[in-house]
Amino acid sequence: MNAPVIAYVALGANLGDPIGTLLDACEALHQLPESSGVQVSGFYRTAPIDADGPDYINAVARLQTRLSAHQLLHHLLAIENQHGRERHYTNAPRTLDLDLLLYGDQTIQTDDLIVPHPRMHLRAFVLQPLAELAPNLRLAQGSIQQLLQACADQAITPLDPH
Ligand code: PH2
Ligand code: MG
Ligand code: MG
Repeated sequence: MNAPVIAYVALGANLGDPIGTLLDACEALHQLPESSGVQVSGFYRTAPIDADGPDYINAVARLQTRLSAHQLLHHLLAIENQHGRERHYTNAPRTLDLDLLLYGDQTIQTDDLIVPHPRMHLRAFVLQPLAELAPNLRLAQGSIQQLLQACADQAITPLDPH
């Protein structure tokens, strides 16, 4: 069996009922096999970055898992599909997006998965909720706090606790 690893997953949605969908997705993360200790950040309303459509609801989850990174990826894609995810064009509005951000301290570069997520250090909608769960985390590009300051121009508003 694989050793347990701490993984971080970004949750996002901007079609349908984004808050309800993110709550469902959190429940699905709790049900993942070989995984435990799911913690979810607060939810944020965020302006689309490099994308069009309505504002997003975003959050980040942390979990401990013995799934391999690719096993976890395939579970995340299945949860997206269960929530009606369609793929029309790059960064099209979506009912649910679950991105594997970090898998322990591993670097993964395959055709279907790049970890750490290559754009996470540029996006307040990832860094702000991630900072709630892991305020002292450092990415290759700098500390969360430094990286957050660099994207202070991105509109992001915390929602009331759910
Ligand atoms: N996801 C994207 C592209 N742009 N913007 C926001 N605010 N939130 C997202 O989750 C998001 C985005 C591609 O996955
Ligand atoms: Mg994404
Ligand atoms: Mg995605």
